[in-house]
Amino acid sequence: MTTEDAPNPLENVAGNGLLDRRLFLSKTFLSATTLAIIGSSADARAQRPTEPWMTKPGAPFTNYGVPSPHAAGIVRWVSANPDLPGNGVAWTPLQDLDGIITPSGLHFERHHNGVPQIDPARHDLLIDGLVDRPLKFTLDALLRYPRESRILVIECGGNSNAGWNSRPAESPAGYFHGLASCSEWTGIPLRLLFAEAGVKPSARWAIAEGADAFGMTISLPLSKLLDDCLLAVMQNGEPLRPEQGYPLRLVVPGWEGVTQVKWLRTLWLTDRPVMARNETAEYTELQSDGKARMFTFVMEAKSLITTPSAGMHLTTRGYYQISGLAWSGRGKISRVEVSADGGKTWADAELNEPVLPRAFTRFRVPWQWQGQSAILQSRATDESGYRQPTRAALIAERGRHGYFHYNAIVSWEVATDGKVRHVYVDAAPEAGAGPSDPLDRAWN
Ligand SMILES: Nc1nc2c(c(=O)[nH]1)N[C@H]1C(S)=C(S)[C@@H](COP(=O)(O)O)O[C@H]1N2
Ligand SMILES: [Mo]
Repeated sequence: MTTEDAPNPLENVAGNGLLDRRLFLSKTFLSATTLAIIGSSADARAQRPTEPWMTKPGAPFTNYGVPSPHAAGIVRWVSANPDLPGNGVAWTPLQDLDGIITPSGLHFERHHNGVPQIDPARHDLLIDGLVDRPLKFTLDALLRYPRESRILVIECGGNSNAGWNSRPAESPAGYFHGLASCSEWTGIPLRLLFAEAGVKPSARWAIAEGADAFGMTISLPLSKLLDDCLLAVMQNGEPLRPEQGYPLRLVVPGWEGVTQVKWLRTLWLTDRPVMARNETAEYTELQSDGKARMFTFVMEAKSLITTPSAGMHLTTRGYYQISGLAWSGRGKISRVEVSADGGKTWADAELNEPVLPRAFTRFRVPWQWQGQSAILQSRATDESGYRQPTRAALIAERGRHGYFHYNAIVSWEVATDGKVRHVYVDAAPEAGAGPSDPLDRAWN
């Protein structure tokens, strides 16, 4: 960077205090922060206390590490059907995390009838239907096939559905948008297994079934399975967690979570979809034009600011780093813009590497908060050119019967006292909202 390029840390690039993202590269960066400046280093050293952990041996080794007790509050938030505790969700606390990988123990959960405790020695995968040779793979056999690893988001189609509510939900960011998590998945490309079985030319769909007591059944176009789907056996370097489908799950890059069948037991090749509960009674939606949407597999681009976000409190004025996540089921995120004035002006956010297709992308932008009220927003654009819509635009397009696939721009209001809450900024037509707000049936 040349001297002429060096941004003035106090120069706004967009309204209400947004600073140039090049500030992150600048040598003058520290002047914008609130570091404690020490006087003489000798004095400073002498004044530092000797803490108890500096003088006695630390804890012994452990077989499996757990977070610090001081980070023990970073947990999933469980919301299950009281009459049927196995049917519900557990949200990823996106507001407490950074980077792009969701720790396995905090990956969101969505089960329809609990987590089966599968004995891998008694589990196998059947590939049958329109194939030349029906095959049953034991786990041992599967583990000999070549594997690939991909960092991918899984997002429930019902994620963020509180956005359809007529009043803004006041929950922390992750308990609103955290039915999305990003892991490194390692597994066998499905095309290898289908090649073993020999796909008959008439096969167009595969019906995937899980071994859970819900008997999850989903129809998937064979073209997608042959293109880029994995039979995952590992998550973030270790065997899948039971909650994520141990010992086998389908990973369907960029598509809604319900397609990514956990505890996978059968792939049945057919010439047509089976029209199961989760593709007809659910996941089929009436539009404002009176037509129904179904088999809406791809999760469109979405982004949200995770810090600051609803429920947080800015206690001191000065420099802040706005940080958040963007992702798209269509590929890479190409741009994230941030606004501090409710969408009037926008600044480009810095996209942290790696920027991977269908994975979380971490974005950051520097911001000066001098106690003014602000409305923080982010909007993502993906490599297909698709740009995340405003809430009003989404409602105009999809009507008020929506429940799934809510991906509108999220607005966090920072009040003059520093408290952050969720607000709606645009005049969306609230009339015609359903009798109950969608959050009331968050486990559908
Ligand atoms: N067998 C089975 N697979 C399933 C489900 C289920 O209940 N049973 N839930 C689906 C739904 S709706 C979602 S959103 C994802 C959630 O994956 P996760 O719990 O690993 O986050 O799994 C999908 N696969
Ligand atoms: Mo889902």
